[in-house]
Amino acid sequence: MQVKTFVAPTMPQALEMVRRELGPDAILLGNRKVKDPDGTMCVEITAAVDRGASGAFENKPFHGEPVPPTQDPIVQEQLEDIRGMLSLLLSAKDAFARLHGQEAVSELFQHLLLRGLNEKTAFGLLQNTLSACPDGVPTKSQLLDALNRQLTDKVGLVDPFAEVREGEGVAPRLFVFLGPTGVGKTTTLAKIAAYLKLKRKVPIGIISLDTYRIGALDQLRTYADILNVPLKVAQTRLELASAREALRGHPVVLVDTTGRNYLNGNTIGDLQDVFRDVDGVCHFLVLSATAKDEDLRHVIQRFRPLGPHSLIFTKIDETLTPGTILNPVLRFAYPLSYLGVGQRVPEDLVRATHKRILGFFFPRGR
Ligand SMILES: Nc1nc2c(ncn2[C@@H]2O[C@H](COP(=O)(O)OP(=O)(O)O)[C@@H](O)[C@H]2O)c(=O)[nH]1
Ligand SMILES: [Mg+2]
Repeated sequence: MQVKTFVAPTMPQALEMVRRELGPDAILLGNRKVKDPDGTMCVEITAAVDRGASGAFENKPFHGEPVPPTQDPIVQEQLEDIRGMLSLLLSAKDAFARLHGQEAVSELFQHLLLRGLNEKTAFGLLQNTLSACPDGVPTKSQLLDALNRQLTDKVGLVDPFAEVREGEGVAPRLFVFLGPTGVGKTTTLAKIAAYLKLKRKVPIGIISLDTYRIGALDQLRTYADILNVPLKVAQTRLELASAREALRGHPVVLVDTTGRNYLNGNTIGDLQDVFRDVDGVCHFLVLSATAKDEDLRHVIQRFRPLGPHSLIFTKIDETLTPGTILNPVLRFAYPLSYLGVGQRVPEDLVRATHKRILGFFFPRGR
């Protein structure tokens, strides 16, 4: 086994050096921040490879030319994964154990990471949990109680339809489903439409702003027909206003939005134009629980100017790491309203509750 140390300005560059020098079989033994001869902070990685007796290395730091970050998105993604695993393996557990010297805390930290929390969120949550525990070394049960209280305090929940004002001629309140393509906006709208119409007996209407995709309107029309609910189509502010007027008397109007890539062109700007200064609007930002942490954060930042009322997470049933959704929830402090737990309409939609959220981490109780 030959051991070698690499120093580079960033972790991806250091990893690229390891890969170039030692090949794909290299094992990463450790990393730390160091200063290079100019006093600039760098990352130092110690790695090893088993080359038999012939390929001896000197264990001197390798200050080669820094490799520019690769532009290849797949390699970038792999590097991100390696980076994530590295920090998990090398720093997280030990750092936390060192910090607190408590095995139960360290285990809980690991558990939260395995269920989808990122290190930063898990660390913050556990620090608050620890400070809420009684003095001394907390028992596992005290820790879990305190964690439960933290989640209950920090994760906001709302029921958007708690108060529905009914009556002749009442101006409809617009409930708008925003979000990236394919997350389940239309499906969630149909689930909520069925709940309001069939269970709550609230007169509802539907407006589709999604005229971009062939077939999008057919999907919604099918749901509207089954539920016997009026469906209007609009593309502009003016058309939205007249569709709303036509639905006067329906206290709730659900609005489906366009199936366009929110990163391209002016999708968000167009939506802002449609809803600018329109009153009585409640925006749901629909997100998929299967999305990556980084992407969720980015989506929320992009949609933020529209002022989401709450987040709806779909596809909870399709992930092994449902805790992921709490990373943006705790970071941006938007409340949760609904969770999509399957494809069936209308059954697979539930209200977000703290019990369900705790169940993301401890599926079968404690
Ligand atoms: N597994 C699962 N699939 C879902 C859920 N919600 C929606 N889907 C599926 O996601 C796909 C895209 O849904 P759609 O409503 O058309 O997405 P939209 O483009 O955001 O309107 C469809 O196949 C839905 O059945 C959910 O909670 N769980
Ligand atoms: Mg849709």
